[in-house]
Amino acid sequence: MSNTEQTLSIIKPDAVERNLDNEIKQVFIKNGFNIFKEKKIQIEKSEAEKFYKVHETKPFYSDLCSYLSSGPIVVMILEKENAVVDNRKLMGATNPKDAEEGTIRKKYGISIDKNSVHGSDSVENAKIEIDFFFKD
Ligand code: IDP
Ligand code: MG
Repeated sequence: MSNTEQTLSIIKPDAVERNLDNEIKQVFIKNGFNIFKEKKIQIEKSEAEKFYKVHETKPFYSDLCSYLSSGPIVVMILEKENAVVDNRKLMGATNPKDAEEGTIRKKYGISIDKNSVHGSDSVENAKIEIDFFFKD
């Protein structure tokens, strides 16, 4: 029985700026993810504010939204069994300093804000986030 799940992944501006997007895509593929859809885009700050609305009361909200809209990003729908949880594991902790060896944020992340990747944190949010970027 196949139990394929989808999650939303974003390669953030700090990584795209350093031309790491192809290398990071290969990490996903090596770890069993299929890149079902992808696009390289730049979003407006107002769109970032909608995407990160859950964080609107946090002190870092404005900086976070400025940052996500500061340059090109690669937005992907990743597929595999348990994609949401497995992607969170592969990304590592939010702060690269706390991320385990072998995770994307450990290897590529610069700081808690420039942490190279976003990944949905639940199946429910994955659906919402996939719709946000890929609903035509
Ligand atoms: P996550 O990306 O690991 O799911 P969240 O808590 O959802 O982490 O936070 C969203 C993003 O906001 C993080 O990836 C990071 O870029 C940024 N962020 C989280 N906490 C802080 C903070 O304390 N200072 C600055 N930026 C933060
Ligand atoms: Mg999050």
